[in-house]
Amino acid sequence: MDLTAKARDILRQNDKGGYTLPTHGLYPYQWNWDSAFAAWGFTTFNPDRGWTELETLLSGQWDDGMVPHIIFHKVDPGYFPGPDVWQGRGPIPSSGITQPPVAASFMAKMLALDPSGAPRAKALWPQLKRWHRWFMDWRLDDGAACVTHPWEAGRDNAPDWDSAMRAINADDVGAYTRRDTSHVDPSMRPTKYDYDRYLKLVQVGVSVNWDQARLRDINPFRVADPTMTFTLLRANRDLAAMGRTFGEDISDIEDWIATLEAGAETLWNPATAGYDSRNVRTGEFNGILSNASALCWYAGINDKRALPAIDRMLKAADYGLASYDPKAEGFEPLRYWRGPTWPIMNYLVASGMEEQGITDLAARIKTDTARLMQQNGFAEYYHPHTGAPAGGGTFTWTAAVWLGWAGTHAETEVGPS
Ligand code: 9WN
Repeated sequence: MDLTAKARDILRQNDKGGYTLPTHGLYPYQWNWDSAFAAWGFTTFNPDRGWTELETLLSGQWDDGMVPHIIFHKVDPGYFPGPDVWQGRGPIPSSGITQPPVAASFMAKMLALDPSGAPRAKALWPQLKRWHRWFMDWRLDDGAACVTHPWEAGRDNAPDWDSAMRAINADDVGAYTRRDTSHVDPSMRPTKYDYDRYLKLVQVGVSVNWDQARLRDINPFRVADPTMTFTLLRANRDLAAMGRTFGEDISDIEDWIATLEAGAETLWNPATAGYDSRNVRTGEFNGILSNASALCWYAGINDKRALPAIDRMLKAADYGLASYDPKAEGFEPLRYWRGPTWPIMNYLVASGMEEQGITDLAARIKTDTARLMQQNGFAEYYHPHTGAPAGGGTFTWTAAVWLGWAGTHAETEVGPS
C-alpha cells in the first residue's frame, strides 16, 4: 500500500465519529491542535469529515471563549489526568487550559482545498474570533502571548519551562498513577518531577474554577512563548483574511495583529540571536533556541536576524529541525520536546519559510520530513539524527502532514522507501 493510502487509513482508524484521536491508547481523546491538523488531513480526501472535525472541536468552547486543549467526549481510564482531575467548566467535560490556536489557519487551508465549505467556515468564524479575543484579553504580556501550563504550549517538557517549573512547589501534590508510561518507553516521556508540577498547576487552576483573572495573579507559571505568540499572530492574519471575504468587521483583529507584532519583538533575545521564551514572573529570558524560535516566518515576520541560528540548528540535525538546539547542553534526542524532530513543527516552520521566500531551507525540511515517514512510518516524533521513530505510532497529525504537505510530490522527489 502506498503511503498516501496508509496515511488515510490512519485518519480513518483514529476517527471516533466526529473527532479524531491523536493515536489509540496513549491519547484517547480529542486534542485541540491535533484536531486542527486532522481536519486539514481529512479535507484532502473527505472534506465533509474535515469540516465536522472543526465543528466538534469548537463545540467544546467555554462561555469565556476558551477552546480547551482536551475534550473528554467519552471517559477512558487509559489516560491520566482525566476529566475528574481537570474539572473543566465547558459544555463538554474538558481540560482547563488551551493549546496553540492553529485552527483558524487550518480552516483557511481547508477552504482553499474545498471552497464549497465556505458556509461552514463562515459559521465557525465568530467562534474562532471569540477564542482569539480570549487570548488577547487574558494571555498577553507586553503583547506576547503567554502559556500558563507547559501542556498549553503543546511542547510539554521543552527546556523553555525549566526556570518557571523550578519555582513550583509540588510537595503536596498527592499520590497519582501515570498512564502514559504504560504505553510508551518512560525514557521518551517527561519525568516524575515534570508530572508532579503539571498536576500541581492543574490543582491551582481547579482551586479558582479556572478563573483567568485569578490565575493571572496566583499562577506561579506564566511564560511568554514563541509558539503561542507566532501561531496566534498567524491565526489572526488568516481569520482577518477570511473575515474580509465573509463581509465581517475585522477592525479589532487588525488591532490584535499590530499588538502581537510588537509583542513578538519582545521575544527577540540578542544573547541567543533568536526568538526565545520569557519567564513573566522573573522577567528573564530562558536562553533557549527551539523549533518554536523558527515560527517567525509562519507568523508573517520575515526576520533575517533569525536565520543564522536556525540554519545552524538545521545543519546540526539530519532530519529537519530538532525541537531543541542539538548543540545545547541538555539536548536529549529521544525525550519528547527536548530534542526529537516533529513533523508537525517541521511543517509549520517550513511552510512559513516557503511563504517568505526562504525556499532552500523550506525544501530541505520538507524532504527530510518526507524521508522520516517513508523510512519509518507515521510516528509521533523521531530521532533527529537517525530518524528512528519514537513516542506513539500510527499518529494522526503526522499522517495529516503527509497528506497535506510532505507527501505532495515527495514520492517522486525522494524515491521509494
Ligand atoms: C498533553 C496529543 C498531545 C499533543 C501535545 C503533546 C502531547 C499531551 C501528553 O500529546 O501532550 O497535552 O499527555 O503528553 O506534547 O503537543 O497535542 O498528541
